[in-house]
Parts: sequence; C-alpha cells; structure tokens
Amino acid sequence: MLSPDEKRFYDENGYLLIKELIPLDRIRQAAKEIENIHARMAESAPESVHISWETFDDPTRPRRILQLMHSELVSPALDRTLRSDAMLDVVESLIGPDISLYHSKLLLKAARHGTAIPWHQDYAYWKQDDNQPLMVNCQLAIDPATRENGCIEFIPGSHKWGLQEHERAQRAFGVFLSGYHPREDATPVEMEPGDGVFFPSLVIHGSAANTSKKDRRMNTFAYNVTGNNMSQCREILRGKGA
Ligand SMILES: O=C(O)CCC(=O)C(=O)O
Repeated sequence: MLSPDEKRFYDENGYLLIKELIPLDRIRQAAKEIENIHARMAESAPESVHISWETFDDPTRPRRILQLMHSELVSPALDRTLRSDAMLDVVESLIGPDISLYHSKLLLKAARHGTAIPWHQDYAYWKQDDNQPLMVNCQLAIDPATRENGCIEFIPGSHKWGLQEHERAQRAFGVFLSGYHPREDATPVEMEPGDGVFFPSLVIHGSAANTSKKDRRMNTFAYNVTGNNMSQCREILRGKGA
C-alpha cells in the first residue's frame, strides 16, 4: 500500500513512480516471452490481440509494432503481473477495493524506429456517456527507459485541468493535443526494468521518438473501478464480484 507521502505526491502531480514494483525474474520472463515479437506478429498474429504498426514513409524500414493490445494473451508473465498483489495493492490505494482490468497493452517503441506518442489525456479516448475518469494506469518498464529512448513524460498537475479539447485523426494515437515534444513544463520519468509509474486518466502525457540503439519496451496496465462502465472492462480482478 502507498504511504501518505506517496499518495500526496500522486494527488498533487498526477503520477507516481514506484521503484522495483515487480521482481526482475518476472520481468526477464516477460522479456523472453515477447522476444522477436515484431517478426512473429508480422508473420501471424492471433485474432485476439490487436496490433497498431508503426507507419513509415520509407518502405525499406522493417515492420515494427507501436502498440499491442491484450498483451496478457501473449505473455503469461504479464498476465500474472496484472493480477499480482504487488500491482493491485497500489491500485487499491489509488482507486479503492473494487478493481477491474480495463486493458493491458505493450508499447514497444523499437530502437531507431519507435515514433513519438503525442500529448494527450487517456480519458479523451475512454470517455463514454456512462463512465467517469476513475481509471488508473501503471506503465511497467521491461527495458530501461531513458530520455534518449523516449521515456514517458507528464505535465505535473494537469490532471486537475479537466478534459481538454483534443484533435482527432484516423491512426493509432489519433486523439491528441496540439503541440509537439519537447514541452518545457513536462517531467520525463526514467525507469529501470521492474519499475512502474502510476497515473490517472486525466493527466497529460506523451513521449518522444526513440532515436537510440536501444528498445524501450513497456507494458501499460489500465484498471477501472468495477461498475464504471463494465462493457469496456475485460475482467473483475478484486473486490465486489471477484
Ligand atoms: O509509451 C508511452 O510512452 C506513452 C503511452 C501512452 O501515452 C498511452 O498509452 O496512453
């Protein structure tokens, strides 16, 4: 569970980094399970996972996954992680005891090819007539995430600004705020494998392109309060109905 200082930091800033959230052997197992995933999915992807590919003007670039939805179906280690006490105890501190899985996705930002994720609030994607912005994310590091390989960045305090007007385009991460990286008021969060950063659905965040030689593989688990539009949720994990 979170300490009062950690909770205060999260409430004020709209993110919280927890070092060594998940043990390294679990992370290594997940890394092994997703080895060579770009080529494997290019060859044949299961229907149950939804993949957004990087799109390049240069046709000679290799096929690279931007985002893979339902990563719990390709990696048993990620599936165990999303339902682990280490994860759900923090989530419970943030959204209470009734927890459902909203989704689990890999964000693979490949070495040299991974593109920038534009600034946005997740609730701009998730808003429905019958849900509230109660969801919380945990982005878990599988590789070291640095400024060079495009670590996630937050605009501290922006979760208190309400839902902003977003632009929309027909592509992955096609709901976005105007303006590009870098942004002077942004805080980059560098991470080591096993670290997790928690953030609510209204904080403005994004990340720069990966121009380095190192992959930046992350998995984001999104959790919802059970009952806050269950048609969008995959499974009840803890509390009421679990
Ligand atoms: O991978 C990243 O750096 C950001 C991902 C993101 O913004 C999202 O999934 O909403």
